[in-house]
Amino acid sequence: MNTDSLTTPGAPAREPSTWRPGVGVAALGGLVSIGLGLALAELLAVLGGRLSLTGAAASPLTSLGQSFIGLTPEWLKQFAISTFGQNDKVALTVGMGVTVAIAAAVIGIVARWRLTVAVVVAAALLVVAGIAILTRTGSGPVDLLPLVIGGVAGVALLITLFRRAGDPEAALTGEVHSGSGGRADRRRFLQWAGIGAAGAAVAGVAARFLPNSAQSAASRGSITLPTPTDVQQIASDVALDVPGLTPFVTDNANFYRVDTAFVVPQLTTQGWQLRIHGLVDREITLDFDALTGRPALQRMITLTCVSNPVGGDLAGNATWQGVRLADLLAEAGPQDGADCVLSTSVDGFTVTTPLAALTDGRDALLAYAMNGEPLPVEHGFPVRMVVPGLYGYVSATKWVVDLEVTKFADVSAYWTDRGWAAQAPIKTASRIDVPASFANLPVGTVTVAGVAWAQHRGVAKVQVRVDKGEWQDATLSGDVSVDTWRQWEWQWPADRGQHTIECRAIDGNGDAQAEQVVGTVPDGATGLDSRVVTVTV
Ligand SMILES: Nc1nc2c(c(=O)[nH]1)N[C@H]1C(S)=C(S)[C@@H](COP(=O)(O)O)O[C@H]1N2
Ligand SMILES: [Mo]
Repeated sequence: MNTDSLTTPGAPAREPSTWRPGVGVAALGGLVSIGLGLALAELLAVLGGRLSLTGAAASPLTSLGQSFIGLTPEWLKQFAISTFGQNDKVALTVGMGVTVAIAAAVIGIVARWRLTVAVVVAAALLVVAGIAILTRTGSGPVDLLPLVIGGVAGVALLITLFRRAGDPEAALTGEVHSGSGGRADRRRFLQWAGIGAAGAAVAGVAARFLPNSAQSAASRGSITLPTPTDVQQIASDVALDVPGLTPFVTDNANFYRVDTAFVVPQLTTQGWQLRIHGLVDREITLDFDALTGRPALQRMITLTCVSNPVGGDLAGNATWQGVRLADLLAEAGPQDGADCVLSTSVDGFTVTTPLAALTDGRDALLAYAMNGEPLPVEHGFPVRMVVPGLYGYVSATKWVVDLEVTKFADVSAYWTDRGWAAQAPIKTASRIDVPASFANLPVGTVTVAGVAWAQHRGVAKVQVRVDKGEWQDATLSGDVSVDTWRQWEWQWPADRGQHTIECRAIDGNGDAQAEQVVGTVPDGATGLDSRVVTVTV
């Protein structure tokens, strides 16, 4: 192959014996160098984690992703949750990968021109990643080690690739020497790029497939759940049988997930402890055995995210098993003036919940089981809060390790710091699951069905109307409790034409769901869900 085929067309004339990579090849050199450094750092972070030397923050990509979530403006975060839902973390990972790849390619192209400048840019990126690591909750200087070692390897490869032959000094100034010959340069570039790419691939694959979540998974697998002492009776008629209707109980695997954790916190039952303190007469510290040794409730409770748009699916219904928070708080003895409980997750995420909602007799739980299994890791293993009637961001702290009894006047929490309301009871809502939007239906009887929720007030009625006509009562599934959603169905005698179907729920107080169209910020969306369908012969 002609050596010139790897250079930029129209590159300035130079000593014939000196090889200089073209722009594309230089970009590739940057990718390989940065890729090697990152893959090595990720692998070392996994190994460090397994040896309990380093924490979750030691992974540069994890820490960068987590910092990115922290710095993301509110509108973009909401956009990500509503657009990607469950996949918002995947979207972030892809976005981050593309950004890092572009930066690496630019470093390569710069190195082709001035190696010193490229090394400085790479060092600046390392500093950014270092700051991301050090600013994470619970990280320490030792968590920088994987980044430093990976960084040194990456920069060393960059210098090896782009250094001019026979003259390390000239390499750094970028001077083109006629020195010992271009063939050697080119061969060295290709050799080291190959070695670097292979190393990056091996380290990357090892980092990806060495399970670093082994701890939580093993701990979760070894739990024997205690028998609940207070089990809610569920009648047999709670679920309707309509194809396409949301299942009455949401499987753990299908339960919506919303959190700020770029990687799921890894706790074990042995390592878990909860401290209840603040404005209390007696501080309480509780470990997992003490928690599961207490009388336990089993309750079906529907959770909802405040980011759920009208007709959205950020709601799920599960059977939770756990300990009544009111009993624990009563033992701690809240003092006069306390009106709030600030709960903190092991990853630093915080929630403020009205003390009243935890002590007014509703089934507010410290839950450790979901649908008969230990909490899934991504749903808060080993212990989370579940409070009927309040949106998740003011009640449902996952991986909870700290409860501080306090005053709303003195504290704020993750989402309330970002413009969301401190008081956020779940608004009454109903959703149409079938028929689908823009469905083509035959004339005759059409089943319209969906779910409705009004946690802690209960769903008394669901009504449907077609083309803004009279509201018609739908049939409801059996009632479990005021904290549980209900399925509904309505048989519609459909005639030809295009029609708009709307639904609304009426809560246990007799109040109809708000029809006014309101967005999710600051305390939940309202408006009617609707479907436009076409009925033909
Ligand atoms: N530690 C932690 N707990 C959290 C969150 C979080 O980001 N971190 N998000 C809250 C929000 S906004 C919601 S809606 C619920 C969602 O619970 P799920 O993911 O189990 O459905 O968790 C709540 N608990
Ligand atoms: Mo949420």
